[in-house]
Amino acid sequence: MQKTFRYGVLCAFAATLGLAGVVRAADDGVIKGKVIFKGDTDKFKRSPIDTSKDANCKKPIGSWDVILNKKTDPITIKNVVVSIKEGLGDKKFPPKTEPFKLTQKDCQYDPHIIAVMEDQPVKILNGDDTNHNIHFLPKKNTEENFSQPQKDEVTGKELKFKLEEPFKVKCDVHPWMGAHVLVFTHPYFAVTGDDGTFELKGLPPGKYVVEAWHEKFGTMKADVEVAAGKPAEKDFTFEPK
Ligand SMILES: [Cu+2]
Repeated sequence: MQKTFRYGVLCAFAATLGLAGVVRAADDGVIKGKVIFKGDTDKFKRSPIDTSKDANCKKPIGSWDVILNKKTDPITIKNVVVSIKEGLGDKKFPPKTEPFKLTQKDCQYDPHIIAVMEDQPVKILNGDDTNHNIHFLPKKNTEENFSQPQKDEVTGKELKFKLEEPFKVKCDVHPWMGAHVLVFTHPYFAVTGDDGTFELKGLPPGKYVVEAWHEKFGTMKADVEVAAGKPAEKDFTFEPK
């Protein structure tokens, strides 16, 4: 008798929550896909970089602006930043607290794309036995420009960027060095890896505008609807001339 009564109370409570809309689908929506290249790959070959200006930059390196994965059909593109552009409303998200590590290694930036949330620490390290002068060139955020003359792969220097924008980074000692920072107000962004794929996880079900950004090929947008429990698939195709 007692058990039946408790069960009844529980059911009534659950029903009330459901009717009031308190119980809602978990934010487990996913958008995944790949970024495809269509065109003449010979026009976008990586070129070797002359680092002879600094005898400490010994490792042969190549250009980063276009990196294609030709092993798959279709051909895909690395270092494309895919993010939610519209559809999150006024929702605020706490910044990621895990520092993003940016290392100057072999006289290049590792990684080449620094995609972070606003106020997320960016930890800048020097993995080389040479002087680097890192120079951030934002339009909205504060410009930063400092030297790291000694190898330091542990302490480094931490910065935070406050405002959403893409901007360049360069080294004032080694003119070939370049990278890009993209700052987001939310955690729904991803950078395509060697295989050209991306995945945005933990999204509430809904309708979104998704943007793909590439430093040379520009931006593309697409409407994507996310349903609970079923990944939405969306590929982007760049056709540069
Ligand atoms: Cu440098």
